Amino acid sequence: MSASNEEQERLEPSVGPVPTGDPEFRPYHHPAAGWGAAKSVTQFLVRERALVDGPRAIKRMNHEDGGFDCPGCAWPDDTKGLHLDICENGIKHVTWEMTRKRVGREFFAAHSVTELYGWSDHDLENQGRLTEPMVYDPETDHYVPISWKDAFEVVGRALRGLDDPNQAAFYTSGRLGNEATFLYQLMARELGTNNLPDCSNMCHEASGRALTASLGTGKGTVDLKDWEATDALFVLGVNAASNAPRMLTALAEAHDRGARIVHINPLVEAAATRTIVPHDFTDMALNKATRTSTLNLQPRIGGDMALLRGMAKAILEQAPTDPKALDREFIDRHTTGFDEYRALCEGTPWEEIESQSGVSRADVLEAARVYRDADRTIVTWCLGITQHEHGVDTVREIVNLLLLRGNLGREGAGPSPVRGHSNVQGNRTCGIDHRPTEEFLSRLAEVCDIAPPREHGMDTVATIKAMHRGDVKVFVGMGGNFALAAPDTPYTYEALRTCDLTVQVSTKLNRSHLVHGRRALILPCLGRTEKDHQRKGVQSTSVEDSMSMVHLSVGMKRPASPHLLSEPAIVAGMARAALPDSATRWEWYIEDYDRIRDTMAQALDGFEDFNRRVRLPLGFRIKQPARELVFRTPSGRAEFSAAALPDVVPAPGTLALGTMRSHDQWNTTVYSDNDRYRGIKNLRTLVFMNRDDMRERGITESAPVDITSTAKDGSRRHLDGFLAIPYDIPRGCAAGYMPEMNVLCALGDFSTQSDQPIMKHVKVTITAR
Ligand SMILES: Nc1nc2c(c(=O)[nH]1)N[C@H]1C(S)=C(S)[C@@H](COP(=O)(O)OP(=O)(O)OC[C@H]3O[C@@H](n4cnc5c(=O)[nH]c(N)nc54)[C@H](O)[C@@H]3O)O[C@H]1N2
Ligand SMILES: Nc1nc2c(c(=O)[nH]1)N[C@H]1C(S)=C(S)[C@@H](COP(=O)(O)OP(=O)(O)OC[C@H]3O[C@@H](n4cnc5c(=O)[nH]c(N)nc54)[C@H](O)[C@@H]3O)O[C@H]1N2
Ligand SMILES: [Mo]
Repeated sequence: MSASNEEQERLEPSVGPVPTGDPEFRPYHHPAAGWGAAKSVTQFLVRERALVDGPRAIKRMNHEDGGFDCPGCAWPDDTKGLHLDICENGIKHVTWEMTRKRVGREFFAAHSVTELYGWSDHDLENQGRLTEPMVYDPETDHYVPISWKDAFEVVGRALRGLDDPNQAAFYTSGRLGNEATFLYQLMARELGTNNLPDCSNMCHEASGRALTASLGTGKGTVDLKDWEATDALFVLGVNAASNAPRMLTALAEAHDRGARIVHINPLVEAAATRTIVPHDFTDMALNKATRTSTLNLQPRIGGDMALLRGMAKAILEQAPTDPKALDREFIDRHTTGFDEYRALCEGTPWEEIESQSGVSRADVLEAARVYRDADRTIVTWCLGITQHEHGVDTVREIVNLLLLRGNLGREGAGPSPVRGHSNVQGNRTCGIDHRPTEEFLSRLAEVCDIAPPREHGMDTVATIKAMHRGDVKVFVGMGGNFALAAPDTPYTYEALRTCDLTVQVSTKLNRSHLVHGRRALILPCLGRTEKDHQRKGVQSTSVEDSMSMVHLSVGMKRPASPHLLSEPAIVAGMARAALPDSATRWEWYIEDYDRIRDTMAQALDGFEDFNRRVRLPLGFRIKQPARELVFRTPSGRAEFSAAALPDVVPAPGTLALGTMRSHDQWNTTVYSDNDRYRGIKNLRTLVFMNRDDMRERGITESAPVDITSTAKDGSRRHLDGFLAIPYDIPRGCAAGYMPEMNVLCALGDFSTQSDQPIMKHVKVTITAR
């Protein structure tokens, strides 16, 4: 890869490890999971020298009594309390945290920040766990040790010195446990700001907004029992085998019981073929694969809404002759806006549906038939649906389709977004929201005796802009890797570098420590696998999964260093320093997290009797009003939406590029340069293209290409020398990996519906070098 402008010159360090061989591309024909996964895990454990600790920890993961929650994805634990429902990527994730390697003061003394900046992101994280608080020393360009007390005072002084609390922003990455989350938002609001950007702003913001508008609740309504009872599953825009691998088990079980499974994805991902369920030892031994798909449809990138509308149109066309096609009773009793939606569907010509979706009418009708024939349907989706300009409209279209046949408020039916980080949903529930409701704030004010600001705060994109302008001066990152995860890498770097102070609460060294403000702190914290000793004994934290189940997580490992603090303790330390006169009993809360939970029980909807219920074997489920057919919408009913279809067809010569994860990465953490299920070895700087699009451009297999994106404002961004890989992807579409491709995503290109950066429909041209 070569940089094409000065700013990108500085982005040269690669993200992944140094490849161990030449790039290879060989289509993958094996089932997902199974022995390939087992082999990959073993290799990983050997490489991380965790063959003893790894398996021991894994046994304690997702355990119904006393284990820790897998810090990986947000897929729920098995309803039957099956303890071995673990996956390859969850194991990698845990092992990565439990590494024996350490990054201590000697490391920072030996390497300047400028030097470290030149390292790959893989090498940075691969140094191991951070062990003590560090502060940036501009004189020497090194991080040097600082005591916790002094570190908190640096934060406190900076926050106290602001002219306006809105000059601070508090980012959350979705692993933060509920208790730390609650204290964190309390600190921000007590200070006087709602500037609580989070990774969800780049992830499922669209789902939250759409579901709230349609159903009056920002979450999915189904749980795993529903998955076990459903007749038809529509899986849209998720690479489940890599990013929610435990979903494979659910898909295989559903297929075995005769449920129909329709995958809708421009790429036929591994979960859309066959799997060997990893914890089914007989299947493993016999190499017995279960099919996980009835039908695969490959819409163009952004074509889902047209496809869904086509399905709705088909159902409506059938209704006059098929009394069971529509659930009229449900529509009449529980919904509003049906007539307008029906008129819209009828008025949308099939030609438009075909051209916008990129799927033939016959295939749309086939999907509609599966839908019509199922008594109970679940639609599940992830980033392929949300990271678009029209993400909110598309999620609402999913709900429209479900409402037509009354697929809500009953067993086996409903919307089921697949959330990302293990506690990203809990973060929102517990108050990480830059647009809090009045109801939430007034209750918080009353229970915690504070006067929270009413004015809405800034999300991720707005925060980056404000930092760039100099309006946000203090940035605190609670986990995550903001510098690399955010769009428009050079711009985001500039924004962070403009800050007076950047504070990163982290477990491992990453890019966000090296792209920092005038002053900078690294505050190392306990990981989820580790024992959290406080005054009243070992503490546990709680998390909420994708299906609203809240349960406890208790670490069992000795902390990576005796100098680490827990995330709640770090929040409390910062809060005390920033708010010396605060009446909140920060230190008292940290002695015993039950006390935090008691306050949460009073302040948060659905957390009544929190301490008792969270200790039930499987925890508890937060009530979903929409599940009970109670709709907190303006009309008190489920609301059909009637949005016009967007034009998603790329202009001649351009392609729609989707940025996504490889199999061997966790967001900005890249474990290897392989992407097993897509047949890639030793290569990340690639772009998947349709063969005909390649031919048309004179691009041969694996040839280097230059990629140029054009933003809404006409500005251009480049990535040069990526290798073109012919792939089974619709014409006009291309795909490649985040975070390498984040340089192509203009900060100004966010959805006007969700404010989410557009990461799945980047307008690009690709030319042979
Ligand atoms: N191992 C592992 N697990 C993870 C993560 C990880 O990095 N590694 N990340 C976690 C996080 S934070 C999240 S949010 C989730 C992300 O989980 P995913 O949503 O699976 O993440 P992506 O890799 O971005 O994959 C997007 C999928 O959408 C498809 N797609 C792209 N554009 C479109 C479109 O227009 N329509 C449709 N229908 N499909 C489209 C792509 O082909 C791809 O299959 O995973 C979580 N789990
Ligand atoms: N182009 C493009 N960009 C994207 C996306 C995309 O699809 N395309 N996806 C977006 C999405 S969905 C998301 S969620 C974001 C992800 O954004 P983030 O959540 O900000 O990024 P991660 O890579 O998950 O963060 C990894 C870092 O978290 C820290 N960490 C790990 N465990 C812990 C812990 O227990 N505590 C603390 N305090 N820190 C810990 C480690 O230091 C590690 O380096 O990226 C977004 N960016
Ligand atoms: Mo995410």
